Amino acid sequence: MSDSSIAEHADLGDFKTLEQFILEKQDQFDHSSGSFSRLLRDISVAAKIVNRDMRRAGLLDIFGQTGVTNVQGEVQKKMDALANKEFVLALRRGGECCLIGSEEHAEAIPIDASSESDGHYIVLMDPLDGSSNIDVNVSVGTIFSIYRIPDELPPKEATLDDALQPGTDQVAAGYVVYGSSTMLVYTTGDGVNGFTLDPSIGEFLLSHRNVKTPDRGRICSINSGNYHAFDQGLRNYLNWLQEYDEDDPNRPAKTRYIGSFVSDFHRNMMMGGIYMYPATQGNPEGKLRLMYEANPMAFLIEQAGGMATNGEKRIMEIEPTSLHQRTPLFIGSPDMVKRAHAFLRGERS
Ligand code: FDP
Repeated sequence: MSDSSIAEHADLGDFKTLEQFILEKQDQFDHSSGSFSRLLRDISVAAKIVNRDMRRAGLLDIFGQTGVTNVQGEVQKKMDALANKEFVLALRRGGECCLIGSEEHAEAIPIDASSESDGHYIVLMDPLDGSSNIDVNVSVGTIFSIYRIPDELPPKEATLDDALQPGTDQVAAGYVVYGSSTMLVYTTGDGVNGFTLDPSIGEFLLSHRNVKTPDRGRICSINSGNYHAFDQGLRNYLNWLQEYDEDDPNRPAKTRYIGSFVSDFHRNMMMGGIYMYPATQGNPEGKLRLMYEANPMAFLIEQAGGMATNGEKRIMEIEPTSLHQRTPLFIGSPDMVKRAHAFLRGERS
């Protein structure tokens, strides 16, 4: 073995695999059955399969639309359908989950009653977020949120009502971003850790330990094409962000809007910034979905030291009423979200 390849192997040895990391965490709990660890493994396996297909998307017949319109009234892309299929399959096969809620299904998906599964977990997910970007090689992602049903409830009796818990009850949340590299980032409520997929060995390796978001940043992510549909308070905030201030290195802010929530969120969490999708005329309730977009990202950003609100209230304290409910969203560095609130309330102009 040459010196350089020895060095490469030595570097790899420094990284912990996702599976090792999960098992170490599991060992910290005396009575852990390993069910949650297996659930995370199932999610990571589905992510690898979706990643594999995504990397060859232009070569396979998986660009374009399926011809189906999903429950959101949005045209389903072939990659949406494929990602949904892989995640549902992996969760069914794994047997740790008793109910799945997906952006691609109008109703919650119960796990096959004939299966041996006695899993107590509910997984809510957006299998492929940012679909409008899929066909043009822009980063997209998968978002997931995990709840637990009460121990006394037989898993086969779990219904959608059991899934409609506020975000504060999440036991874990995370996302996979299929970007210039593929990363899986998750939290169980004790910090945020990120794992980068090493395609040569097919493993997610711990690359971003205990992620913290800066208190302030320079990035503002919003679809400013909707500017004229925004409240005056929000317009004032955007105008303020664009002002030059020699005492403030974060102004004028940089506008960065990919239009793939996962990708915008990931960059902002790492670099510091704010992502906003307010209510507009076209989307009077906001656009993003509470249960499988806003709540999981709110859990992550809070664990990273940031904030997530609907402009008034903490996202994770909203009482959900339906699986596909939408919410306005202001999420990111804490000082930026607080300042946005001050403008929204009219305390700043
Ligand atoms: P998409 O419609 O492509 O699925 O919630 C979905 C989402 O993308 C987010 O990923 C993205 O940030 C937002 O909608 C983009 O919406 P606009 O096109 O209205 O800006």
